[in-house]
Amino acid sequence: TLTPIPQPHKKPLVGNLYDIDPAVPVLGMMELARELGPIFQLEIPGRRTVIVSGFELVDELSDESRFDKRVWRPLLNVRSFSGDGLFTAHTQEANWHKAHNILMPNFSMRAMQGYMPMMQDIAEQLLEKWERLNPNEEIDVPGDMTRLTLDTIGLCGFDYRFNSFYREDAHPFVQSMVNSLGESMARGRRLPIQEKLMVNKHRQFQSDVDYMNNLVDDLIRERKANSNTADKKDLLSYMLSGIDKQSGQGLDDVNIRYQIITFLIAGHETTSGLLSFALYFLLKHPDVLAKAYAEVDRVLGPDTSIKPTFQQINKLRYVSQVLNESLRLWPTAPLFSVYPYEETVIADKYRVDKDSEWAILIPMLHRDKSVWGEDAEEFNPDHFSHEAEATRPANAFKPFGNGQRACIGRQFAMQEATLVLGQILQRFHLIDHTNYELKVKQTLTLKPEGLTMRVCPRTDADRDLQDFVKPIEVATPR
Ligand code: FDE
Repeated sequence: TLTPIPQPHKKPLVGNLYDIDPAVPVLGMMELARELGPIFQLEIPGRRTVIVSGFELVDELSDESRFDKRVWRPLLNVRSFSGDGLFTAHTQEANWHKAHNILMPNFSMRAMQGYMPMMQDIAEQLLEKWERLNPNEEIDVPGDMTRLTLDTIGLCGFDYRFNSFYREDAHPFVQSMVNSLGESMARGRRLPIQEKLMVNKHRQFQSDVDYMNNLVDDLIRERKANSNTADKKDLLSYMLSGIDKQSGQGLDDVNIRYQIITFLIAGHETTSGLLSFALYFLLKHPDVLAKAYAEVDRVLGPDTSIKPTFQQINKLRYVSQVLNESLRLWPTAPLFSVYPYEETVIADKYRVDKDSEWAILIPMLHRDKSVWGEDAEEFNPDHFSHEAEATRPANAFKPFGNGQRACIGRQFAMQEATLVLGQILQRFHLIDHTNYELKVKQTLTLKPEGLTMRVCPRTDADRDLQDFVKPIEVATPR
């Protein structure tokens, strides 16, 4: 028998519009999930969204034979500047398959090794900046992490240097991107009548979109005009030359523009938030920090003039557990949406019709005690020990989305984050000088708002070098 889906009391005309704080909707949804349970729905006129966070239900919704990614309302708004790029394309659009097939090989293990020198180049800029700080100067953690991740995807993706470490303010591209993402999210919450009145917002949005398009179109034009394109080993060169075997076609210039904007959006805010939350958790968990230092000392040793190799980064197992545990509690892309190919019923009792919106609230999935245990709310990287991973069901950890529409940049992001976090730990003590209290900020992604810290250099006296074995130099293939 069908059961109605729990819902907070609806107000006339606006429905549930004011039941969650528009500034941080994810936090509001988390609160409602704690109150109403693993499934509930919200209605505003013309739109009903079911929010699911219990493991059993998410497990069923992860069945790709029955459900597909829905490019839901907030993402549909983002389509005005990312079009049919991978993230915002419908699975049925020809360009999704084409670009997926062409780009997948560029995210293989082998490709990751090729990106190492570029990742090291940008990581070096961050580390040098921090080494030159005076003792009392504080670090704007999300600010510097955003510089790092934007510059990394810029260089690995398109051989473009945003040079964010040489600027006080964000690169104008970032400002336009942040503005237009913010506006896209805001549009999802406005009633149609409100939307009509937003003349200035619409004008600003158009000018931000134009700015991004122009910058990216210039990049593509310059690359095409440049004869030695072939030796560039970045995403752009693969996009320009790649042929999808299935269709025999390549990508057109407009789609390439959309892909570049997509990679810049998807590849930097999410990874920057991940690193910021990881540093936040390390500042608050000295026991975990000590274990991470011990691992870094054992694997990377004391010589900070040697760049870590691909092999070394893959040995930083505990550091990657810290990152995964950060993604568990604060998955920086906190929601994804699905729809059923056919109207269906889940858990034998909830009807899923074809035009309702279903969203997976990842932070609460990741706090489901039936999977993660009684300490599900606690930060503990042992949640990702070998033993824990071996027994955990597949669909319990979803920070990168699901199935064929899951994140193509997963290994890229993890390698980048492990490299830089490893190097930060190799070099610095982390100091929580403000006794920071977590305040989560939501844009398209999540980040710890206003997190600052200080660092001071570690010395050999601080390091535990008993187990350090100097690695044999292996050249990184390019
Ligand atoms: C995707 C993604 C996802 C899914 C979404 C939906 O479903 O809607 C997710 C959840 C994610 N992703 C997440 C993340 C996190 C992090 C840290 C990241 N991510 C990172 C990155 C980097 C890069 C480059 C990227 N990323 C990218 C990407 C893309 C392109 C996509 C789409 C795919 C398809 O095909 O669809 C994604 N990503 Fe990420």
